[in-house]
Amino acid sequence: MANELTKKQWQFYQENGYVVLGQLLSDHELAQLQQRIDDIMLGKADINYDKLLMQLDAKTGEYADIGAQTRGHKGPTKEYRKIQDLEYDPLFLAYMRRPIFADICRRHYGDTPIACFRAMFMNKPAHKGTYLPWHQDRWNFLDRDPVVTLWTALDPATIGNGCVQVIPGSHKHGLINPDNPSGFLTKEQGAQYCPKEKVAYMEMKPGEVALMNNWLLHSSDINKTDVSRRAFSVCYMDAHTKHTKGSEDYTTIFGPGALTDQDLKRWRQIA
Ligand SMILES: O=C(O)CCC(=O)C(=O)O
Repeated sequence: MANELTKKQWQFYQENGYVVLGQLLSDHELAQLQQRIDDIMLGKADINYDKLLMQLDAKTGEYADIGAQTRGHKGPTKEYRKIQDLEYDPLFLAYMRRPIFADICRRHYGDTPIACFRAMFMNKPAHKGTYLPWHQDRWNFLDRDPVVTLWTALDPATIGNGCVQVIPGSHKHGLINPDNPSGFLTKEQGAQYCPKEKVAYMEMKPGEVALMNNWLLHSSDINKTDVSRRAFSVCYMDAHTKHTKGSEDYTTIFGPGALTDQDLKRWRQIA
């Protein structure tokens, strides 16, 4: 398995703000991650649920109606929209530490420790899911903008089941709506920057991975099919990044101070 990007992938990414890297998970590894996330949703995983941010999906498909983003399990159901803090699960953490992801971080941030802003499961159950409006991935409470997101398909991602849609090259615009705390566009900006003819659909096979620049405009639709659309998305950042308005700690993934097996055990409250 490749441990670094090819020249061609890097060039495509620089031009377009995203690149599909191909299959990085074997069938077995994929099945393990699929099983683990299902177990987490169903309350069967050996994990400290009080530490996980778990958000139920909207019943209406509308972004405005999605559930609270709070910690803790909210009942056994596969209808979670989002689950964060998965770096504390050993299987997801091991995957996040692949050498190719370290190479990608080095290319963007240089030789510095790398933390994860979020390690997030994003889900669109069959015939469900919520429309995610056009946005750039940025958060105005950070003292610098993270730039690297790696998005892994855990199911087939198709136009029908709500694959990620992108506007190629839009990362070059810089921040489009700096007034929005998390990068969402106004309706007018959406119409201006994201007309239908500019949209590219990131259709992907299960186990395929896409590198996305955080400033790339992206969105995703509801799931209109019988096939669920599970995905794992990790935003990597320079570990020196600070929360300017609160006290949130971010987990170091690569370099000095990185999470250890002992930390994981402690966190899972296993003596
Ligand atoms: O999975 C999706 O539908 C969108 C995810 C997203 O916005 C992200 O990973 O930054």
